[in-house]
Amino acid sequence: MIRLHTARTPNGRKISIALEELGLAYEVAAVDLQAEEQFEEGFLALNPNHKIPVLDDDGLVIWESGAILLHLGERHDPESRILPSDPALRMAAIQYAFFQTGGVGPNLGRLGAVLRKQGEKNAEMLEIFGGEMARLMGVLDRILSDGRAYLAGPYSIGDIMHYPWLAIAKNLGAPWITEQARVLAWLDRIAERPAVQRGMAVPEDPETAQRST
Ligand SMILES: N[C@@H](CCC(=O)N[C@@H](CS)C(=O)NCC(=O)O)C(=O)O
Repeated sequence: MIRLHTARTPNGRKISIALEELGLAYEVAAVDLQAEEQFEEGFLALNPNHKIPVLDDDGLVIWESGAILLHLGERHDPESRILPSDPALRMAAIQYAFFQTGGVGPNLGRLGAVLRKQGEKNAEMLEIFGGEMARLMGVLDRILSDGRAYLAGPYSIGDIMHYPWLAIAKNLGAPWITEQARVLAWLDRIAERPAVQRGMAVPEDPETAQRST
């Protein structure tokens, strides 16, 4: 039994996308971050770092989205849908997954936190994190400039790690992403995947759930 502890945030959606790509059955345990459920004893026993996502795969509990995706690829991906079997491509997929955890993840996370803060925004922070996001989009653009469809070549955990974060920035029209045509085209390719669309809708919006019952 696979159980995903998640919320309606980019890091949680990385995992629901991967589970959908792999066609695995899983239970969703929605964690209410606003209500600070991540600080409750039961959740801290799963992840002392009080963050979603957490995956419980038949008693094996894993936190950190990159580690979870690697686990899913290693244990549940006989057809190489998210983790290539060719050693060089596999390492490229892992490399791009790590690149996200050190790049787009923390920088966009902090940029979002600065922008969400009530009142006057800290201009220096906006410049630091916004500038780094612009630089990172330039790096992605350079990588995609050889015509590859996805970061590692075939679609992989490297793309899944980036997509939910950058999709938000694209939808908000952040100039550092809308100016990068190749990055936008890559995101559009990912967005078209039915598994990505299903994964992005997890956990279900309680309001939508109420309307459909
Ligand atoms: N590096 C972690 C980041 C996870 C993370 O930041 N999760 C956020 C939601 S997207 C969270 O649970 N925040 C709650 C908190 O920090 O208390 C990962 O990739 O899994």
